[in-house]
Amino acid sequence: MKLKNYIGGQWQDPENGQYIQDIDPGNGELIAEVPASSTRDAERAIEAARQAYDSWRKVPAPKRGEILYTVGQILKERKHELAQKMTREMGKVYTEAAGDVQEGIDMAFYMAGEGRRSFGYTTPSELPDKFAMATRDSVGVAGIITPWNFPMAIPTWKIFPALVCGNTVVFKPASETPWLAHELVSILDQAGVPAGVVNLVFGSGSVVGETLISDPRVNLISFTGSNETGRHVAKVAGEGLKRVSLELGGKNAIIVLDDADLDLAVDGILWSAFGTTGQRCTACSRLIVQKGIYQRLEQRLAERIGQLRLGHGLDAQTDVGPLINAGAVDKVHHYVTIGQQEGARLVVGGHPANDGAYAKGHYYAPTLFADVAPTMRIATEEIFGPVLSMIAVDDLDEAVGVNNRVTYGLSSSIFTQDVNRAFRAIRDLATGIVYINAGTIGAEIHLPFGGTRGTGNGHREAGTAALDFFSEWKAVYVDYSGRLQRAQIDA
Ligand code: UN1
Repeated sequence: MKLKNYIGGQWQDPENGQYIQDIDPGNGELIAEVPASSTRDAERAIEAARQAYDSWRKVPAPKRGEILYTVGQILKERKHELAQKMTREMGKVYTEAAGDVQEGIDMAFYMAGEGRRSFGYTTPSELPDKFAMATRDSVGVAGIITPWNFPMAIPTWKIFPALVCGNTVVFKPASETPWLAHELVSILDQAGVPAGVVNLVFGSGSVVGETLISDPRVNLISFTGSNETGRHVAKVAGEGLKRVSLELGGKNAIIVLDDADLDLAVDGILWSAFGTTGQRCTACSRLIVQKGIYQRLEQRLAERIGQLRLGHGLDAQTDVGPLINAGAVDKVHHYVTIGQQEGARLVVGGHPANDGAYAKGHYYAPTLFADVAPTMRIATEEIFGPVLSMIAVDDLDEAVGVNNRVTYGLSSSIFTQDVNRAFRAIRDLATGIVYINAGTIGAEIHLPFGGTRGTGNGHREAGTAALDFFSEWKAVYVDYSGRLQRAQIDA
């Protein structure tokens, strides 16, 4: 299978004729050949989006929303098949892939509804016979750059609000998950999105991504990816005064206090740390544990982690799928080595799995470190793999301090049965998302998603917060007095 770019409503080969391979990380099978597009392909897509903008922005928002509703219906009908494709392409186990598609369905229906809301507001004028209101306006051409870990959900978080707000889109998906991006754009086309309104260009960040962030015809960039790339995006796009939203990962912690329901905490920890093989921005990679419960928790986790079954995500027996590629295995193992050098105690895991059936994929044993100091690199840097670090603390205040000391601020969680301590945690945990008696993953699409400090640049995705990013406020004054009225002077 050879994938094509989608530019101005046409499926097209890359003009340089160059392709890279899309590989199943669980068994090494070739899935597709994918365009390694050039700057010119990207520029043509930007031009197509520019051309389509003026008519799309004038399509009534409820009509734009109806198209998204159709997109949601098609996604729903195709959920099972899309989830299977996702597992093959990206590795996450089937049930989680189905959840990823479901997140896209939810976002489609939610943003379809925004077609009939997109609320602005009216407010009194300070002058007589004068009317004042604030409405939402489109921004222009949106450059959408997405990661591979949520191949359906994250593109929909960006593309659907962009569209309902009247923007046109150039979409550059991660090189690791082009197939799902291709399927999503085909569905948008099938649902009736007009030519040029959504354009898809496969290729590298350094060529296609770079063109999007630097081209003056692109008004807005929404990026999810690494902290390092995010800084570069902010710099280049900032130079062009583009509107930029960055979502850059986390070092999320679960706090377990002595009074916690231990069974519940263990389930929440396993789900958050090893779900998606730890490859979520929201994954839990730090466990901050009050001393009274530390030993019991360590024991229980060691047992349960040892029982997790590693394997291909389409195998119903599998708990934990592969990592995305060989580079990810190396990175994870590098951090495990650092952890050992730093003096952390390896409890379970700590090695790649590459014998027998694992040899063709990129597998790593779920790993637990104990006796981790909050300052160690494994406790402060994003590993993006199945590695969990246990840190001991005396009390809630110390736990909150440890949680807040890292440069990231996406998600945090606390297990406690004491309502007073839960509310103190809600007040003091400095993250964009806080969970009480649940793990760090599982954000719902109608609430704001994003984080503080190094996790981003202050924007939020999803919910109505997404509209604030994908639209411009337009303040409108209508004077029906028939005479010149001077604000601040005649009032
Ligand atoms: C991500 O990891 O980048 O809350 C997104 C969650 C999912 C989204 C994660 N709903 O874990």
